[in-house]
Amino acid sequence: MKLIGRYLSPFVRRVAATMQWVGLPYEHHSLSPADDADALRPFNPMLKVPALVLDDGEILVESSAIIDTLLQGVPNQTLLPASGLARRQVLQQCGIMTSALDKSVSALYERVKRPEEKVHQPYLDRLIAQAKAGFDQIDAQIAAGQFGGIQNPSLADLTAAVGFTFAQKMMPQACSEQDHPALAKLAQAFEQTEAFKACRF
Ligand SMILES: N[C@@H](CCC(=O)N[C@@H](CS)C(=O)NCC(=O)O)C(=O)O
Repeated sequence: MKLIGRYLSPFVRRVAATMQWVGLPYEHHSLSPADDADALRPFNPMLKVPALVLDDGEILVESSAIIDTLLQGVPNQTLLPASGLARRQVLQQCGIMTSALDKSVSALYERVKRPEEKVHQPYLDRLIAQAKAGFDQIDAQIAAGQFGGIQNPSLADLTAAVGFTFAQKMMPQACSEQDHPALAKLAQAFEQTEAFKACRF
């Protein structure tokens, strides 16, 4: 399989960390939507990452759909429960975290893609506040023992860890060790694993 996109993207990296965690090998093509548009277009004409090329050539997009497909092929995997409340909880936790990451990426783009005089500060402030509201929820859930952590990880733990590493570097107004201590501690534990080191941010 070929994974398309840079580990700078938390969406690419959550796919990579999941594949590393369950031992699925892949070839990494580190393409940037901004700098490698021509090379990326055949994999995703919308110029978004991640994309995953399966061994038969089929191309998947959207990190959640990619991970769901991959994990279905891993017997006895424990990252994403098959059904019921347990599955719903993991998917909701992932949903909150990926929404916070979506808002963080939008806030980042608002700053880096526009000329300074065209940045609309109230919209930027709203994006940052929306992102922070998501990270706050995840931090509270981790502190309340609702995540498995390094001992009993789910896809939500991997996503939270990848997301914190990205957001605290790229969007510190929304996510920081000071404001999100439980999330920071969880991320530090995962970043020390071989799976995470193999797809370093
Ligand atoms: N919902 C998507 C989000 C992917 C996403 O936003 N990727 C960003 C990089 S972090 C991207 O490709 N941005 C390029 C663009 O939107 O122009 C997923 O989970 O895969």
